[in-house]
Amino acid sequence: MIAAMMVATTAACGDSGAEGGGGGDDQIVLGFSQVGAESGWRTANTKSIQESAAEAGIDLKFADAQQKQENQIKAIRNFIAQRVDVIAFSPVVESGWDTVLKEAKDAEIPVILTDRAVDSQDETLYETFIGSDFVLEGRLSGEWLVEEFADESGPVRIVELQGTTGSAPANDRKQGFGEAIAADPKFEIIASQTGEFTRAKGKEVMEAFLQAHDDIDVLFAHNDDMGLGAIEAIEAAGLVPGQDITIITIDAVRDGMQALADGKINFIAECSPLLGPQLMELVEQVHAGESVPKRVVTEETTFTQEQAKEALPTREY
Ligand code: GYE
Repeated sequence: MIAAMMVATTAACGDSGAEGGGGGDDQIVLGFSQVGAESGWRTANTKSIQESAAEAGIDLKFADAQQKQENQIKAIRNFIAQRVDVIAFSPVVESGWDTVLKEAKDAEIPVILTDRAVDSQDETLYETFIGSDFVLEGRLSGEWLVEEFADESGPVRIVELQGTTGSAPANDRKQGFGEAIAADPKFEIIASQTGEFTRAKGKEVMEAFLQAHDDIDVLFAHNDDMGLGAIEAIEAAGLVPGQDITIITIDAVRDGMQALADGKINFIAECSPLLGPQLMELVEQVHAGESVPKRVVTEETTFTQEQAKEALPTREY
């Protein structure tokens, strides 16, 4: 893993020279530490970042942390040692960043958070945070459920597949969904466990849920991939996803949208991975010493099965 990270980052060592600031010419050098490759969302996000860096003429040093905070901290320290111009990263979990962010600040390298937030009290440790409102995504998912089940007498038994433990999207989506379903006591979360945002783990945990409970009405999965894994488990158990069990997910990547259009998922709250162009703009502004908003929120929507059928032909990811 470390070896892979070094390969991804050594390219900057040769040309950074003594003057610091990366490439030796005017090209901006951006060190980016990605979470991993856990989901369709992440793949689309990586592609967006790589393509828009190339388009903007930014020299991108890309490191994949394989869902491990320790790898991200090492990658950021590497970027500091290389004296890149700007560091951006998508923090795998929310806590534990103050020390390394302080190191970047002391080295006078601006940091941009993308996609996921940190829980640092000191907001001077980063320039800006660009990404979605995960609480809202959870709330919209819960509100749809409350409305969809308005005429049901209950109890409505829900199982929840959480994202990576300690990550901002897992914490916030859980919170938003919980707040929305609190509108009616008939909604009950009977089991809730992490599926680490992956298809394989989503399937495995759903199998365990199905074994432990024969009365599941609803699945709320914090991303499409876990929902898609769970669908395999539901079908293997002889049940019909989208009918016997109502399924709500978040992201709206192509495979999720296809399952929604096919009737296997019932509702998706969108989370856009196309953060690249806006990120590169922020990188340029921050590098030029311009002031940027502290928070840039991504615009998003939601999809029902009918809306997915309409949107699919022109979907970008
Ligand atoms: O929803 C999930 C991915 O941080 C918004 O991470 C991102 C989440 C996304 O693995 O699919």
